[in-house]
Amino acid sequence: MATSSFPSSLFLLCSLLSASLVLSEVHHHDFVIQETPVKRLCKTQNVITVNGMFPGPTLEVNNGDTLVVKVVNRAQHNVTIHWHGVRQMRTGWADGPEFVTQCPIRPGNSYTYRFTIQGQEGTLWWHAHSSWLRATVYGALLIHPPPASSYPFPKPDRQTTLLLGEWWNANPIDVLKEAIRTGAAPNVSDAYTVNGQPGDLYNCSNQDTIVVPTGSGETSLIRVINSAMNQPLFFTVANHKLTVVGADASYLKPFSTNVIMLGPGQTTDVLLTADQPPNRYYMAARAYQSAQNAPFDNTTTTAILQYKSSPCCSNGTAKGIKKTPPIMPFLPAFNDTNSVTSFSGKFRSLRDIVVPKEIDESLFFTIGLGLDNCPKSFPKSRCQGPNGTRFTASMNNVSFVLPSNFSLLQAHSKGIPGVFTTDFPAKPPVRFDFTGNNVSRSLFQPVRGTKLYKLKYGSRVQIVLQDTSIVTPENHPIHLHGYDFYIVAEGFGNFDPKKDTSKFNLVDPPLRNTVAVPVNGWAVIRFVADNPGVWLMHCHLDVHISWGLAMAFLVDNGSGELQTLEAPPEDLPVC
Ligand SMILES: *[C@@H]1O[C@H](CO)[C@@H](O)[C@H](O)[C@H]1NC(C)=O
Ligand SMILES: *[C@@H]1O[C@H](CO)[C@@H](O)[C@H](O)[C@H]1NC(C)=O
Ligand SMILES: *[C@@H]1O[C@H](CO)[C@@H](O)[C@H](O)[C@H]1NC(C)=O
Ligand SMILES: *[C@@H]1O[C@H](CO)[C@@H](O)[C@H](O)[C@H]1NC(C)=O
Ligand SMILES: *[C@@H]1O[C@H](CO)[C@@H](O)[C@H](O)[C@H]1NC(C)=O
Ligand SMILES: *[C@@H]1O[C@H](CO)[C@@H](O)[C@H](O)[C@H]1NC(C)=O
Ligand SMILES: *[C@@H]1O[C@H](CO)[C@@H](O)[C@H](O)[C@H]1NC(C)=O
Ligand SMILES: *[C@@H]1O[C@H](CO)[C@@H](O)[C@H](O)[C@H]1NC(C)=O
Ligand SMILES: *[C@@H]1O[C@H](CO)[C@@H](O)[C@H](O)[C@H]1NC(C)=O
Ligand SMILES: *[C@@H]1O[C@H](CO)[C@@H](O)[C@H](O)[C@H]1NC(C)=O
Ligand SMILES: [Cu+2]
Repeated sequence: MATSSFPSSLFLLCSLLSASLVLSEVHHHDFVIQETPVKRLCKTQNVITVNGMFPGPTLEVNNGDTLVVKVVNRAQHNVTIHWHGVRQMRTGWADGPEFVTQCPIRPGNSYTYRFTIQGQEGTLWWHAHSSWLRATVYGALLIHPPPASSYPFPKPDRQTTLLLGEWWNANPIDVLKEAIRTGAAPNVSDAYTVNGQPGDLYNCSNQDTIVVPTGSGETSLIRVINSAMNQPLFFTVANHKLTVVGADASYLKPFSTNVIMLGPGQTTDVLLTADQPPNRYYMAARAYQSAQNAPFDNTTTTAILQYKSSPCCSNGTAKGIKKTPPIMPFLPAFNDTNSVTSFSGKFRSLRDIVVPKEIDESLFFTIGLGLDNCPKSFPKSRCQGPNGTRFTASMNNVSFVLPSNFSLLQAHSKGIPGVFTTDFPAKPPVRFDFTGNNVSRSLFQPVRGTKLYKLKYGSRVQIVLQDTSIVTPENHPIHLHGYDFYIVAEGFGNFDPKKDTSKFNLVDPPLRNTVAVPVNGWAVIRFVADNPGVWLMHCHLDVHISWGLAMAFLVDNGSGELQTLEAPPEDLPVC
């Protein structure tokens, strides 16, 4: 068969080598953090941006590529950038959360993030991980299959990324500062946005509404990202079915739905086929609000799916032609938890996966809000939470406090004492009816601490994430840094190992980096601790992480050559 005398195994080896040299690329980017005037909702404000863009630049890479991003801080705020969902195998120094894996990049300074994308395909994103800067400092990170590979679905005719965001008619940092001062909940946003634009239904917005073009019969891959600060969102497109094919950069067995829900931090890839009469159709997002009696932004953001041959627009958008309004979709009610449950119940991994069957670390974490009694030294103006309290939040009754003199990872790797302790509890200190409607007021006030939970390299971990009804039950999007995890089960009420273990899906559960834990319910996740470092786990509602709804894992080095944390980069910012 072979016509040359070149040994085929050698030939194969050479082609593999050259393929890997050619196929995986290094992408260099410069991110300049700066103040930029941006006009929204009839008002111009200076906001913090990357390279003057809002949202920031979209990064596109192939699975296997390396990113080198030099972040130069020309703004008057400390900043860091987090690459949300990137596993950062052995490169924890590039993960980004301030005071966890690095100290902030101070004004005038810079830091270069270097990391490789390994085994992840689909949609991730990046955002600031310092104070509330991510309100305007965020962008998409698209990971394509490598050249020799392809999508596990027919190649789409078009691709669009829709970043859902939240906009305040105020500086978001001031909104946070005000909440910290008063102890009350922060002001809700004034608008939601699609790719930075509120859309037609808000004042002064309709000229700039995002238009997504399509030809009749074409299929688009639409990458939806919830980059909002504090709000889970429903998303839908009028009269069109959505076929979900991926989430958090992992492929899913395709399923069809009218509406999707994303907690902040989550991404969902859907296919949409333009199979309706040529026209203009709204793509809309609005709140899924599960907390009780809590104010929320009840507005609706829109973009427009516009058929090329749509009656309004086939002659271009010549002046004088009055456009008929686009068709508005039905959106679920703000409190439609049933829609959320039926949607998340359809998630199944597509690819062959190995879910840990045996467990070395069986953890049970309560997640929820709390109320601190007003400290004696505080004036009333600083205790404007319910009944003269201050809002707080915790996991297993520990309200997480960030260090300020070292990052946790630096303290760990250099053995600096006094920065954190490793006594985060494996289970709640007090057992109570977590989701009952009359939790004793004596349980509302957590303790503050910088407590980590230590994991041996390679240990197989299960965590039951249990919502509590303290103050109010709520759907919390829990995000783990440095890992993807399998969501093996979700349910309502208190997790009951006797009854609920039999419901675990250990065959094809979805693999994600953020789980929307059902309101007044629980989710069970599993992962193998194969990435050494310090990894934050937190609620991705920024208001909750600001109140302490977080903890961190400390994962030991393994003994193998490729099982240890890399050395810190020379330009790593120090405090
Ligand atoms: C929050 O809302 C209140 C009431 O509308 C307003 O007085 C206050 O200025 C707002 N705070 C910020 C930081 O925008
Ligand atoms: C638009 O402006 C009008 C008049 O100022 C105001 O009454 C209305 O609430 C605004 N609508 C939105 C969605 O902001
Ligand atoms: C939200 O706004 C809609 C109108 O868009 C209104 O019908 C509904 O009552 C509002 N809901 C809440 C809880 O404010
Ligand atoms: C949703 O809120 C409405 C009030 O806006 C209420 O009538 C309804 O009972 C609520 N539904 C659920 C499932 O809580
Ligand atoms: C505040 O006090 C009132 C009256 O004592 C009580 O009904 C309510 O439950 C309290 N709220 C909270 C959050 O403790
Ligand atoms: C770092 O800060 C903590 C908390 O303020 C303090 O206890 C510790 O001594 C400090 N460590 C060093 C090395 O300065
Ligand atoms: C709630 O619990 C307290 C004691 O923890 C009890 O005094 C009170 O009657 C209970 N309220 C209801 C509505 O069950
Ligand atoms: C949290 O700890 C504090 C201090 O020990 C205690 O008063 C409170 O009851 C605890 N709450 C829970 C839910 O364990
Ligand atoms: C982990 O291994 C790396 C590389 O050998 C080393 O630099 C680092 O200090 C180790 N970390 C710990 C906590 O032992
Ligand atoms: C910026 O970060 C440094 C630590 O690197 C800290 O000392 C300083 O207080 C921070 N500044 C602000 C405004 O938070
Ligand atoms: Cu939360």
